[in-house]
Amino acid sequence: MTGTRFYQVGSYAAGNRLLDPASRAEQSRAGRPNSLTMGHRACRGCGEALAARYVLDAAERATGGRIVTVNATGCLEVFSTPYPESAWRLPWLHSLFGNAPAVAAGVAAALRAQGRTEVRVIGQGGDGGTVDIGFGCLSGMFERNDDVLYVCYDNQAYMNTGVQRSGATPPAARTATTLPVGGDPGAPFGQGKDLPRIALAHGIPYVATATVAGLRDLEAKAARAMDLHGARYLHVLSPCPLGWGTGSGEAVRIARLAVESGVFPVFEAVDGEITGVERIRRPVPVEEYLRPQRRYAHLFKPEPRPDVIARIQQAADRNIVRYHLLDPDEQAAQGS
Ligand SMILES: Cc1ncc(C[n+]2csc(CCOP(=O)(O)OP(=O)(O)O)c2C)c(N)n1
Ligand code: SF4
Repeated sequence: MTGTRFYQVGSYAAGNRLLDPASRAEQSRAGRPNSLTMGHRACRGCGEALAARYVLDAAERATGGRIVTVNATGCLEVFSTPYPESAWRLPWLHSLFGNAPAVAAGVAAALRAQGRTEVRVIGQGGDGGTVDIGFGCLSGMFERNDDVLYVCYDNQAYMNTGVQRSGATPPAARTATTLPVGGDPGAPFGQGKDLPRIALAHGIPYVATATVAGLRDLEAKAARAMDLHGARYLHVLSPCPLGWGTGSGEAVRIARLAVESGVFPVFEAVDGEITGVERIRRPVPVEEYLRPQRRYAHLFKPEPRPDVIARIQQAADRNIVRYHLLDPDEQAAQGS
């Protein structure tokens, strides 16, 4: 038996001005920056909009507002900049779908040539732009150790063009280009690109994962990344109510379930070595994460697919072991 543990599940909401001032997130302070402001056209409850604002607000604070942002094509770009408007309150460039890391590297090189090394560069994009079409540019940016933080907002499909499967779509998730029915529904197993691990293998100065369920952690990682120089990579799980088939108030809860089930490991690494993980505080079976999402509805009805769910559980269990996601007491209690 494990001892009783207490942990917050929402009372430390980012904008909660009733908290003790020392405990408040930056978003609850009157003078907070607001890099992605009102008027953008993201769907209600979009995890990507939430994540992007937290990352860039934290980066703005860390750099005194000296940032240039380069954005790949995708939801974040489209919903924030319907020409001739923009919801961004910082220098922001739209590159193409596939070249944001290369354009960001070019901006960093131009700034260096001008001796303006205090101005920092952030590249950002969705998982399609990052793990598929922009992957070669990103790997090159890592390999050259360009002075750029690249942020991937992972909503696990090409959402902007109608929920097509990307290289980061997880096994069995239904998309517009993966069948919901048949003998082996959803994206095939054994495929998909685990970009945080690929980034680690490049041995770059900083790699971290985060989710919208841990906004303080996300802020801290964005700030830490801005303290460092060279190529840095931040991979943020950003639930998409439209593509995942969840309610508009669910992004944070679903992201938390992804972490607590072991489906999405949250870690931090320096120079290719993992330096910290977010331990699972309330382990849950993957079914708890899958069931509320319509993209996995075919695993539950009309014919339940316990075999597929078991394979997803195996993958989550592998993450739990690989990243030591359970604390030692919990691990002992589970007999592993
Ligand atoms: C070369 C090229 N191919 C295709 C497109 C069409 N396109 C625009 S956004 C997008 C999908 C973006 O998906 P992702 O990067 O995952 O970001 P999300 O919209 O999910 O945030 C596609 C295919 C394009 N703009 N350029
Ligand atoms: S489709 Fe998804 S990622 Fe795109 S704006 Fe809507 S909720 Fe956000």
